[in-house]
Amino acid sequence: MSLNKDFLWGGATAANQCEGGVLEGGRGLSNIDVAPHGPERGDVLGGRRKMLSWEEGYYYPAIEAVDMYHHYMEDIKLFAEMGFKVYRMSISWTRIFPNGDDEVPNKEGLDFYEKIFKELRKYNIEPLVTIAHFDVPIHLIKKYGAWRNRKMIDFYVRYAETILKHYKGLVKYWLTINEINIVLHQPFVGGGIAFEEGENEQEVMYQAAHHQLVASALATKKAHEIDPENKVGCMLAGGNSYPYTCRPEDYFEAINQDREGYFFIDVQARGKYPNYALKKFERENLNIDITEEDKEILATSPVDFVSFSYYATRTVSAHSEDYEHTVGNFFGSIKNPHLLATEWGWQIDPLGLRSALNQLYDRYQKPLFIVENGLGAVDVPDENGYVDDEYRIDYMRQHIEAMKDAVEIDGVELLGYTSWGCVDLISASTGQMSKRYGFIYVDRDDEGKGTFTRSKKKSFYWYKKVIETNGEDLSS
Ligand code: BGP
Repeated sequence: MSLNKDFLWGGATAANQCEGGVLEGGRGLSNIDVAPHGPERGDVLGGRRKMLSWEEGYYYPAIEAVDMYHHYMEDIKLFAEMGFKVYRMSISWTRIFPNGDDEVPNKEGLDFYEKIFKELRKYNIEPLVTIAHFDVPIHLIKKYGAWRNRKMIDFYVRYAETILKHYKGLVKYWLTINEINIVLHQPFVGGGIAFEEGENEQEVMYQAAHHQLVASALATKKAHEIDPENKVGCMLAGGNSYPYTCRPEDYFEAINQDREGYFFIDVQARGKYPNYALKKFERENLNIDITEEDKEILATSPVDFVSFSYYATRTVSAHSEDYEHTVGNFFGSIKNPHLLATEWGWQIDPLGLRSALNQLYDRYQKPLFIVENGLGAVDVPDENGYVDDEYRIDYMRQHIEAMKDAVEIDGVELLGYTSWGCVDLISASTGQMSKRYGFIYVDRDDEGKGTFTRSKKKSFYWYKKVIETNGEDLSS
């Protein structure tokens, strides 16, 4: 058995990390636009340092990013040359509604994405659109306190309905909110939340999460009403937790840690709050406003498929302080002695991808979609801009093999695979340009210098062959 012939191979990006053109085309400012490069970024992303506008003395990489705003034709052509069947991208909320609470959408913004979708269709590339990828209009943060406020549901739904209607027939695959579980770990990134003095932070984060879950369900409902052809997915920052030892309490800790992510997908895929979450609210005295109407919406609008990002697994223990720690995709982890790590300390675990696919499929019995995976690495181009990134090929080969095993041996239903940052872009966690994921090199550095010239890396030619052979030939 091999992958389906209509398996969706492609790549993924997000507006806030690649588009730039932040003040062009009538666009308003969003949360990540004001996240600086440098040591304070972590605190801003975590909601501990309130920075809601550009401040003197900081460099904000999102302002120009990799300037896809002016390079999209060229980039799409390169994606087509690799044979992409699908391209995952996000729409910038503030290109459509610059303030977020505007009555009328910004025509220039709507036109911009229409051109992109038409260009993709020209090459038979299916767009997979994330409605909100780390994207909250600044005005909504300042005026309403972002997702902690119930009003956000209406603003989000108005935005979602506008694009669902406008791009009807051009876009069929939608993701409601990127890595929805990140709101619990990096609340400014995931929900535009900057904490106020004395707030119950857990309560604020779970309330924001609840509003997002309701908004996501309403968008799913609208998507199905507007076009029954639409397929809507939820999106989890994935990767399971290993217990550091076989001590029962370590295993139980792993279950609990995984539930912090599953909690969201349990609601989005099964339509109701799991008991362990309701018990947690009760036990920890978290007063979450969940109405009967909310419950009804959640129950009646589950997603069609479950998508997730996968970079690494985590290792946890009930005695976590006894061990050495490392970082990962927004989560920390105990260092796993059996795994190698990237230059940024993210632990490399291809089999963990097969495990994640199996866990998610066993739990939800819905088609899955890997919408992010890849290696963030420093690339050194030669004088022609060519990068010999055999290390990236190696990483991807192992992950694609694990993915194929999940499908071919375990019978997981998988719609597609889009590798992260198919064209180099700004790192979400660090704001660096030097943490690259792409098949396409972009001449731009961490200080904002460079020409934006695109060039093909070795992995470009490799991935082209992978797609051509539907994943049969992974050799380099
Ligand atoms: C995910 C995000 C992406 C992306 C990726 C890689 O969390 O959905 O936006 O950035 O991780 O992370 P980083 O850019 O921090 O290396």
